Amino acid sequence: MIRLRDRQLLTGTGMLATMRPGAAFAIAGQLAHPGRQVVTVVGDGGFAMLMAELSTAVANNLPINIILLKNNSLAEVKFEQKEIGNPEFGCDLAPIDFVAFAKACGADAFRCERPDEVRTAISAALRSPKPALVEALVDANERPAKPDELKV
Ligand SMILES: Cc1ncc(C[n+]2csc(CCOP(=O)(O)OP(=O)(O)O)c2C)c(N)n1
Ligand SMILES: [Mg+2]
Repeated sequence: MIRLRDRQLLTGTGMLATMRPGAAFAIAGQLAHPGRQVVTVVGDGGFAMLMAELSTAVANNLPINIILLKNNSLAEVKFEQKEIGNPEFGCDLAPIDFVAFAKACGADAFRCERPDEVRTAISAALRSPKPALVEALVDANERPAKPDELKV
């Protein structure tokens, strides 16, 4: 669930499971609201489809924050396959070191492998004057959220 605070804005495509545009939306948000804090939450599969956008953020000095949920999987599709009783097929991702990638782009990057590292990593990203990426390792075997848990 995302609870918006006073004056916080949320944008998206309006479609659950949309892939790719997380970083691009953050760039658009930062251009539209210079000086404001911009955060995007992305899956590893979705981010990988358009990850070069991070270099666009660096080139244009847009200090967006990318929180990347890394499960080395197209997990939503894996859960769907399971739910309809099909064998799991083609959902593993070749793991990418997104921290190394982000640093290679000239962004700041922070890795968390345990939940207790997340708060510090996100705080450091939000304090960074540069585009910043937080790679958070998440459990690929966790069940997906039920629709009523996703209500905002
Ligand atoms: C452009 C596009 N291709 C394929 C899909 C089908 N699809 C929906 S969710 C998903 C997996 C998303 O993977 P990831 O971003 O890693 O998030 P996760 O489910 O692992 O949290 C796929 C392939 C889609 N929605 N959009
Ligand atoms: Mg994933």
